Amino acid sequence: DGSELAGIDNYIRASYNKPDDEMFGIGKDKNLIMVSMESLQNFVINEKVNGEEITPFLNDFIGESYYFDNFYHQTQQGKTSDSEFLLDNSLYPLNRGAVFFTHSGNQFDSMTESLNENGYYTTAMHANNKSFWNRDIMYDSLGYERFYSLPDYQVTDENSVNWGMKDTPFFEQSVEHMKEMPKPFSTKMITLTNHYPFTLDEEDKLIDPYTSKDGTVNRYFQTVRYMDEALKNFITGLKESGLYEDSIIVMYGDHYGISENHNTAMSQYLGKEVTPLVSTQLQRVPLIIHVPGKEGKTISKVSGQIDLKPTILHLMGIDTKKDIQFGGDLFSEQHEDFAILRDGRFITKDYVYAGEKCWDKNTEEETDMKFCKPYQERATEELQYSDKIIYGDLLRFYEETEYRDEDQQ
Ligand code: GP9
Ligand code: MN
Repeated sequence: DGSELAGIDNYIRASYNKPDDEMFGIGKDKNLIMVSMESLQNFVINEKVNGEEITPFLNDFIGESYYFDNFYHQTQQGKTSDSEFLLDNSLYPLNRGAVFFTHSGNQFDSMTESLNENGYYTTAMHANNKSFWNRDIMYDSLGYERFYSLPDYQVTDENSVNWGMKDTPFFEQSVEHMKEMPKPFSTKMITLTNHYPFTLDEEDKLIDPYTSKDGTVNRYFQTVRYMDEALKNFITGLKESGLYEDSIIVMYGDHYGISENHNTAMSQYLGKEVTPLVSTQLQRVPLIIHVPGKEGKTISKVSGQIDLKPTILHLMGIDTKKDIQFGGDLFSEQHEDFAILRDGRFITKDYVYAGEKCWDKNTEEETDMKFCKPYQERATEELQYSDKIIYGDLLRFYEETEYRDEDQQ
């Protein structure tokens, strides 16, 4: 009931991060374009394969954006849909199953609802069947006004590969839709080409594959390179349509593309053993935030997808002080270096807890558990609080009682 929420609320109040004055509202009245980059891990950024850059466009783009290089995905079995859940709610997805399927009937206080209340036309764009991951139902619960899905795109054999429509035509046709949207709009675009099993048409292979015994890893670099090119064309399209200067652009990797089953090839590529520490560090995904008129900056705070909602809403000038959320604003000075992965691993400024051991990030060796211990309880507690909210559908009580409304206290 509501009393359970009160305890959780205290925890959340205590960890609230005050927004940075300069960044709060910097995107006010601008459009918000979010791009979920399929299976993109951070280890390819600024790296080469066979002497060629894997992400030449993103390497440039991060130079003129805020780039977070210690940002972790926090997804589990719900994959893309888990990342979407984190983005919209700043709650953790579930450890089993996909919350998009299991709890789509819950009451949520989503980022999308906040954007609606602040005059945004809220949309999602993904050239796939609308019911995949139960998106059509869940997007209604989260408050999206319009979901551009398969019927909104011209999908042909020629412009498809692997799971469906290629990223380049997807972006091209999406820009056409954006031109028609009432302004300001927000959109979440979900890419698809860089998806397992990472297959491409010959003409889209812009670099040679990696050479190991693992075809999945070998091809991954090529499909990442393709997505990078598609993103480059997308930004060009936004510039040509005049939307670029009027939009905040947020790009993030949704989850890993290379699972632990590929440690042998990954170890060959990285030139070191994939220990539980290295494996955890591979869960970093790029987060790139482009604000027109702002210079590029790399921010190395430890953070995760749980932080997206408050960070983005604050940029758009929308307060989150009263929200039930576990993340914090990444531009806040108060943001702590701490990320909890859904399976209980966690990362601090200097340590990683993984494989039931504590690891020193600098030496990459195992260290005394006493360095991780102080964070361990918090990690467990935070995941449990988040689970309680979902399993108990607790946000419905929050709506009803409004016990934190200042006027009523
Ligand atoms: C499907 C796309 C891919 O619509 O989101 O799903 P994933 O397997 O990455 O969760
Ligand atoms: Mn995905």
